[in-house]
Amino acid sequence: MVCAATAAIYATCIEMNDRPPSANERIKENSRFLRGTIAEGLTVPQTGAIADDDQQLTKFHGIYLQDDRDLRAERGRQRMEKAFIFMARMRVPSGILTPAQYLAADRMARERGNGTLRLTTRQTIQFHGILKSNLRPLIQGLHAEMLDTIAACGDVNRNVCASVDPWRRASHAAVTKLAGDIATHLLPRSRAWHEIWIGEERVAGGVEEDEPIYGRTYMPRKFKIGVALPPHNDVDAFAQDLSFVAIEKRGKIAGYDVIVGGGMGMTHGEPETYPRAGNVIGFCKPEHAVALAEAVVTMQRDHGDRSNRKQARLKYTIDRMGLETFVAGLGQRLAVKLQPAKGFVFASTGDRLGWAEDETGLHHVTLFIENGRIADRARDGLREIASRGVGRFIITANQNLVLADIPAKQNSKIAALLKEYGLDRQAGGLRRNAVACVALPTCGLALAESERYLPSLVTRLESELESLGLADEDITIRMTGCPNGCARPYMSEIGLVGRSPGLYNLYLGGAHDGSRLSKLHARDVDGDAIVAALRPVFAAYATDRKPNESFGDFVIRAGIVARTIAGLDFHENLAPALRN
Ligand code: SRM
Ligand code: SF4
Repeated sequence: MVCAATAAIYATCIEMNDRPPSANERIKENSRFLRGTIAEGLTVPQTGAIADDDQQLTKFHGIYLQDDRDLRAERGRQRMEKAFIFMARMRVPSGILTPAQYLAADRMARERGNGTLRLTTRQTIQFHGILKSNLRPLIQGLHAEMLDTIAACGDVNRNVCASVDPWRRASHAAVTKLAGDIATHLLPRSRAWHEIWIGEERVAGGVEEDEPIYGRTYMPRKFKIGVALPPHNDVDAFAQDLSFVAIEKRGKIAGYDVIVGGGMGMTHGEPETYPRAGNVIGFCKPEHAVALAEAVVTMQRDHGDRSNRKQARLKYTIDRMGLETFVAGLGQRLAVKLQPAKGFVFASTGDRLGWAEDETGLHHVTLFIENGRIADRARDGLREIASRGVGRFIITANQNLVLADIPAKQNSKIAALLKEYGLDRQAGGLRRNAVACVALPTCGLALAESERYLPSLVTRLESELESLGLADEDITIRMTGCPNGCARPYMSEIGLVGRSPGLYNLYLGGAHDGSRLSKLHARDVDGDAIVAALRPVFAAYATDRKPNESFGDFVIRAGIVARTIAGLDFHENLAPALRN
């Protein structure tokens, strides 16, 4: 029998010109709620990989098949199988871990992965370099500390992000509670993850399985939610499919302004794909937020494109339907109407590094973790700190780490450990606002380096900024190894997007507060050309900016983007609403 959700999805496919559902729809439909033949594939010793269809299904369990791309050519020459490895991504709503959970992650990275922990732009941890035989032990090691990887990837609601301001105790508690409630409500109900990875027995003749929210074929594509606490826009509210922006009144959260339709991914040379900044559509009370999230999810479930995965994100659904029609359809699914938006002001997307104290006397320290990679001494130091069992470890959407809720009497010891392990590293204005995606050698989609390259490029740019007296200016710079946008580069004041080995497209003019997309400034530039392109812009900023004017705003006001690439079609890959 086809459930109501699945029937609605088929109706949408018919409505959309009778185009056949994509291959992934068939895989999901036939997967017995995400089981496929994953369990069988894990026991096949002849290959380090798993079956093609299962590679799509493991994503719903937070697991990707990858290969070490540094070894690809050599292994190809020797006619060997690729060096298959897996990446596993945890589900950590709001990025909050207990010290014991952090210790479990650290241990799994060392014993079952490549020894590093990778903080991500959605506030979780990825493990890389896991051999097939190590997958179950890794997941079980996490599960022992109440951690999981369910729905960290795949066509479902992904890790729910929330602003990291633990020093604003009540407000932070409220936004993280909402993020947690949404995460739980939208979690797939399938027990497949527990059976495959933890060994849970299926109850013979038990209740028939169902996915009351998603249906058998889940979402058309990934879906992302963030909860922001102004003025901090660390979760990049305009880049999420759905965002809740807290509206505070007399120190309490009165409700949330709602943003829909943000998204970053695009494909070079395919202008019908584009990054899009979300639209503010109204205000809802805290008690209605989870129902609203479900309504937006089911709108996208029923109206998203299930034929063409490149058009399957909510941003395209909204542009296809029209925002007004979308919001009207949403209204029909809500018991309580959206109110007019209250309005909010964001100040920045970055993290405030260093120590802060809250009104209860607890201390919090935000650590700069370059590109989120925890390795070597930093890894040992964090393990040492976690083993003291105090406070919470909170991952930020900028790939940094906050050690929160440290009692005053532990302060000096923690500070000493940070110093001893080099975790108290200071960074200039550009570096502390730099974010790079993983890219090579693990990401199968990377066209160019990112995490392994951005730090050295920043060093070159820092010397330019220093000579102009701009070394401490907060300027956001984000790099990705391909146009998928995992570091949200189109929301950055400076964005670099990989095109081919060593070459990037340079974007400028994103808003410092994350409310405006950047524009293409130069195409196919290498490191030298990037520095050469930015040098005069930095110089103009140093002399011509207005007081407190951010770099991104200056670039737009001064017309620098348009002036320097006159004649170039810099609207390519911009949402229709932004083309003029
Ligand atoms: Fe991403 C695919 C890494 C955040 C847009 N992303 C991938 C994969 C899994 C490659 C793949 O499909 O084979 C990358 C794994 C690399 C590796 O070796 O680890 C990958 N994405 C990441 C992370 C780790 C980047 C990082 O350095 O922190 C982030 C993990 C987030 C998490 O914990 O859940 C990450 N990815 C994002 C974001 C930012 C965000 O969510 O706020 C985006 C842009 C926002 C958006 O979704 O529009 C993003 N990733 C993509 C896309 C493009 C989706 C699209 O709509 O076109 C892909 C490709 C795809 O899905 O086909 C992708
Ligand atoms: Fe890979 Fe591209 Fe995402 Fe970077 S932006 S991690 S290269 S998919």
